Amino acid sequence: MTSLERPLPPLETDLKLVFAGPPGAGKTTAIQQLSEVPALSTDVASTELGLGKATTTVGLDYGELGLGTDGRVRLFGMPGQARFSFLWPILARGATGIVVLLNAERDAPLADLALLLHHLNDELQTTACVVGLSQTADPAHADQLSEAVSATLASAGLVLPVMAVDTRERPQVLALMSAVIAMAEAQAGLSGLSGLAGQDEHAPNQNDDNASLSDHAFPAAPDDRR
Ligand SMILES: Nc1nc2c(ncn2[C@@H]2O[C@H](COP(=O)(O)OP(=O)(O)OP(=O)(O)O)[C@@H](O)[C@H]2O)c(=O)[nH]1
Ligand SMILES: [Mg+2]
Repeated sequence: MTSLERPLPPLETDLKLVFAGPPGAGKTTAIQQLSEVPALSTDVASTELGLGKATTTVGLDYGELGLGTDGRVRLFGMPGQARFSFLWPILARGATGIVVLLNAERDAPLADLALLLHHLNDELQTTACVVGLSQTADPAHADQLSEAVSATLASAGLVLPVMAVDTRERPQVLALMSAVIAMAEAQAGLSGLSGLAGQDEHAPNQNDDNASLSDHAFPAAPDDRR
């Protein structure tokens, strides 16, 4: 058997993270920030749709982030427009974690959340999930919205972390991702995974075999990635 015919060894750690949320919440931006491979984008011009931005996703976003020599996080971004809601549960299937992004500057962020709860209820009830509020230039509005989001989630039986995020800032997106991975670890007993790549001299638990995924200091983005 040649090396080409030999099957690739299975990845020890293969996580699937899904970004959900309405148009302009920053799903595509977040995946572009995180991905270490050129992110797959299916964006098209959106100027006629009144979304207030130049492009919108009409399929999915895809990116990957390495975890050591034998692990990775696969990143999936949903198309935010309601007309694509049939795709949301399909893309969320088998996810390790879901990051819900809400755009605080949209007309009705709570209605956006309600739509997600309607179409992704089963997935949100059974999968580790965090909520990121983007476009939070007005802190008072963000605080108010954060409380309202938590209340809406609670009425659906969900108690989830809600935090502000600027998806253009990689460290903030990493923090969101680490939070959801930590939740997934706690829920599924995944803790203790080790051998993660890219740890630098500043990383905690560098030599700690018991370091969990959520402790991992992910590698910096290559300069030419944006
Ligand atoms: N001011 C501000 N802009 C942001 C923030 N987060 C993201 N953006 C910008 O908002 C836009 C988000 O666009 P996308 O990433 O395409 O949003 P999306 O969620 O993928 O939207 P759809 O694909 O249409 O569902 C981009 O232009 C970002 O640069 C934020 O916190 N503040
Ligand atoms: Mg998008």
